[in-house]
Amino acid sequence: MTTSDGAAVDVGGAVAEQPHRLDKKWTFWFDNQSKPKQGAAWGNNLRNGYTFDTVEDFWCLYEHVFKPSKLSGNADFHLFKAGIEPKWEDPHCANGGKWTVTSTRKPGLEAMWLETLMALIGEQFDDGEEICGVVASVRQRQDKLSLWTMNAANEAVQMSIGRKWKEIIDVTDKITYNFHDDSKARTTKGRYSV
Ligand code: MGP
Repeated sequence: MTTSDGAAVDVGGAVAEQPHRLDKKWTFWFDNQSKPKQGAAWGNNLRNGYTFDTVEDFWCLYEHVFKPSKLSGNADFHLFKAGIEPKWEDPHCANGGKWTVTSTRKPGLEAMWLETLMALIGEQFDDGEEICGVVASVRQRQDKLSLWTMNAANEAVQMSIGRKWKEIIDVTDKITYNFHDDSKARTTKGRYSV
């Protein structure tokens, strides 16, 4: 038996351990960008991996699959709220944008990815409802991590999320925010920085 918060309760000498439920469901995705077929549309290799809503399933998926150090070549891992696809075309992302941090060191990306995952599933952001998810991009030249948010035009919310994210991943260098609409138009200018 368990208490309402999922703690174990001694039932006649046997301890029944219940999974620790998260506030919401999350989905891990994978995109192999190493061998894009000629003329293939973007997202052709994007795969919806696994949806989970317990701490135990999170650790199992993270340990066995979703570690950037397991990736070779160009590839992306994503953790998005269940029901939101990691694409500009998803209605939750369509008016959004992303904060991006780069890393030239593989261990740097791995640590920032894990800190971000734990902050998301642990609901550490005050404006968590404004976040779509996070993308880890492993690239030969420079790895990067992007935090996707919903309403790019809301500067106050983006600044609050950007500041909190820097604290979480322990980054002091400036990071910038891009609107997806600018990325679509192949403009790389950052709209906000923190
Ligand atoms: P990117 O992956 O956001 O840029 O988009 P990056 O990471 O600087 O480039 P990379 O070479 O290091 O991967 C790269 C290109 O992928 C864009 O210019 C688009 O052509 C395409 N693309 C990326 N995203 C996230 C999307 C998307 O959500 N929808 C569509 N249709 N195309 C996308």
